[in-house]
Amino acid sequence: MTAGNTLTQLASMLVSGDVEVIDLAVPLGPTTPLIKLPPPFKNTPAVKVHTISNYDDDGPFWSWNWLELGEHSGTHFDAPHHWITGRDFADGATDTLPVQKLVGPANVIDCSEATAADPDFLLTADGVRAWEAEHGEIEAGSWVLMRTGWHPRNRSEAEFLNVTDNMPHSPGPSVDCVEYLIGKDIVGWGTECVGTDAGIAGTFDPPYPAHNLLHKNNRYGLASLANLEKLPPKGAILIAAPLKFVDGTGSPIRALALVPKG
Ligand code: 23J
Ligand code: MN
Repeated sequence: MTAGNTLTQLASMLVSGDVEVIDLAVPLGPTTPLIKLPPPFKNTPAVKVHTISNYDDDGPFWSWNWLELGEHSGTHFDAPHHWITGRDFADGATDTLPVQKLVGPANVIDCSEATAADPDFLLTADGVRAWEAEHGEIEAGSWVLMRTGWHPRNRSEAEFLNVTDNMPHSPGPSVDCVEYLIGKDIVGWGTECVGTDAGIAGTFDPPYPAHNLLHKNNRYGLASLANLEKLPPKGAILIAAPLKFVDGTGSPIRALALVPKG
């Protein structure tokens, strides 16, 4: 089987629908929930859509807008330059990273039962090992996605951020989970929540371990993913390409997955 034959087969399966394309993005607009860091830190302003023309005197036959949009808004990509630990990688910004890594196998770890019972649930290295015992090893060059059932909350900022007692409560990885996955040589880690880290991860050592350790090792993050329940534990191909912002630290993406039908 040559790569050419495989791609020819894939092409006809995309046309026939035997390979389905799943939309892993949430809607991106003025009401999209964004992370709210505590003072004294600055935050991303809400997405704003400015009309240039709308089939009117400013452009009679055409409609177009310009956007006021944070890099880390909605379903988005975290590049290594987002974190101080990854700032020196020559290929760590959105315009310099190697695109070969942006399309790859996805491991989807279902934590939705645990997160329904505990919004602060942390996936641990032991949890990943137990998943591997059932579904197979996490291979080098793959992506790992944490399925939590969190994405329907994205329609409501209050539900999505889930702040009580001044602290956001949303699931994420433990420190040892991130260390374990980097040891497996994954390309990146994605979640359904507002960031790649748990809501309370600012209190961890190191703070925000998914950000700190992934980017320190030139790995990527994906946040606010949707529809992970439509993916098999193994067998999907993830496509996660940030815009080629010059010196960008991240970018909204239309994350997609290729999955076998049925
Ligand atoms: C800055 C500081 C902390 C976090 C974040 C950004 C994100 O979640 C992000 O979008 O990368 S946790
Ligand atoms: Mn981000």
